[in-house]
Order: sequence, then structure tokens, then C-alpha cells
Amino acid sequence: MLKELVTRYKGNPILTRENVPYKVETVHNAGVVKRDGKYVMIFRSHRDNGRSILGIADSVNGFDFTVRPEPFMIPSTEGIFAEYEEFGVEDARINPLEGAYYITYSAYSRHGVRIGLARTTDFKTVERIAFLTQADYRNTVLFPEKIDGRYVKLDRPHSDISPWSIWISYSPDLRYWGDSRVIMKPVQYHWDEMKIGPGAPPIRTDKGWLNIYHGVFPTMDGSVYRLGVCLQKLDDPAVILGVSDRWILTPRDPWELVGYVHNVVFCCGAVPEEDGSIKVYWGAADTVMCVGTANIDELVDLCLSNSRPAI
Ligand code: M1P
Repeated sequence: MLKELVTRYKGNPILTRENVPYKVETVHNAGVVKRDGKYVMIFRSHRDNGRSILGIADSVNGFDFTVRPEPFMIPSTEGIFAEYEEFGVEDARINPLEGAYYITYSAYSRHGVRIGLARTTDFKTVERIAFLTQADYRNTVLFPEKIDGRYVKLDRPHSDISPWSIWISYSPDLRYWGDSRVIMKPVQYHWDEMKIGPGAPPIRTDKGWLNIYHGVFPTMDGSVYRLGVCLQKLDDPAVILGVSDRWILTPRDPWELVGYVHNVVFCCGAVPEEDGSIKVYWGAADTVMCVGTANIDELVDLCLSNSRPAI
């Protein structure tokens, strides 16, 4: 049997709605960073009207999290953000960049789903900056440093002609983006053949940028969400060096198989550690949060040794 590269934490699920001191239906799809040796998680919760908000939790070890008394972000009531967040805010990624933390999140409204950008330095206050995309975009991550003088993002637009693929774009100021091009697409009759999307913000390794992404396969019983990895060139991340042919995580535990949406593992955050391991966080069945560990070199080797076509 092939070795599974993500080892599940025995205490999963690490966060459920019972751990939240205000009323929510779910706790899932969380971004996580390590800051001053402690972990901060921004998680998504459905309210009982089906719309989502973002909560925040803290941990000293990356496994045991305590949820703060109040949500971190709820739909804005001011200006353009109120108009485009009317139906909720979802699936935050926490992107460390130039000493601050940039939160990329999906904003839902009657106009569709688009990506909002907010900024915090202390995880107590948060300032909304701009919308980075038009409608029909989800799953945006920022690279943690400028590359060749520009900020770089990955995201996942959708169109009928080219469904749910990963694109790269560049910006001089984080607000205006361009030079966009598609870099990775779903592959026919493969575990990620229906859609793919960036997961955790890219992680620098000696051999390239490691990206944990999600891939979706359609079945007669609905879609199965799994996690995979790809590697991008350090000085030109539009170049994909390899995409693992195998997934690294598939729904197996009961809370991954059954929940608000069954058969889902969905990643918005991963934390590299000094010992060469990485903590991978995922929402399970859009209902609870889980964590597992993997070895960064093994994930990189998997991308390079057994690659499927990127496009
Ligand atoms: O229900 C599974 C996931 O479905 C959507 O994912 P995608 O980004 O692939 O469109 C989102 O609603 C996501 O939040 C959810 O976990």
C-alpha cells in the first residue's frame, strides 16, 4: 500500500461548532498562520440562515484552539463592501507579507462571488482594502514576497469554456492586477478532473513554491473534494515544475465523509515548521476543522517524481 503523506492528528476534529461561544452551524475552511510562536486561525462558519461569517481562534501548539468571544469578520455594512458581502464572507486565507497579514476571502452577493482583500497586523482590528477580482473568482492566495518586483497571486476563475482552473496574476500595489495567465487546469478522468483551486498560501522551499490545492471529482453520489500538491519555479511561479499525480489527502474519517457537504477535505492554510514538517489544516465535510502533519521534502519529491500534466 502506498504511504499516505498526510498523517492525521489523533485528536481530530480539532474545532467544532460546540467550541464556538456564539451560535453557528459549522466551523470549517480556515486559514492558519504561526505568529510569534503561536497559531492564529480564521475559520468560516455558516449561520442558520445559510450565510457565512469568519471567526478567530488561538493556539499555542497548533492543535488545541480556543475561539474568541466575537467573530473576526462579518459582512460589512459600509460602502462597496456592504454591496458585495451581502450573502456572506467565506474561506479566508491568511497571507503573511511585508510584516502584515493580508486576508483574501470570498465575498458573496447577488452579483456573484469575488475576492476581497483585508489587512491586519494584530488580529484584533482588520481593515478592508479592495476587491481584487470581478465575479466568478474564488480561492485567492498571495505569495509571501514580491517576485521580480511585483506582488503575485493565484486564483480560480470559472468559465464554461475553461472550467475552474488556476490562474496567476501580478500587481505593483496589491490593488490592481494584470498579466494574468492560466497555469494549471483539471485533467480529464483524473481525481481532480472537475475543478481545482489554490488552497494554502504558497510555501517557499529550496526546490520551488509548494502549493497545496484542492481537486474535485464528480461521482454519481456528488463531488469528492481531495487535496493535492504542485511545485512552482521560485523566480517565475508561472512555471509549474511538477504536479503530483496522486492526491495527498482524501476523505476517510467519518466527519470527512458525512456532514453539511459530504466527502470534502478543503484546505485554506498550512504552517511550515522548523523541523521540516508542515501542519496542514482542512475543513471536513464543510462542518468541522481538522489538522494533519506531513514532511515538506516528501511533498516536494512527490511533485517532481510523479507529475501529471499541469495543463
Ligand atoms: O462544499 C465543498 C466546497 O465547495 C466550494 O468549493 P470550490 O472552491 O471548489 O468551488 C466552496 O463552497 C467551498 O467553500 C466548499 O468547501
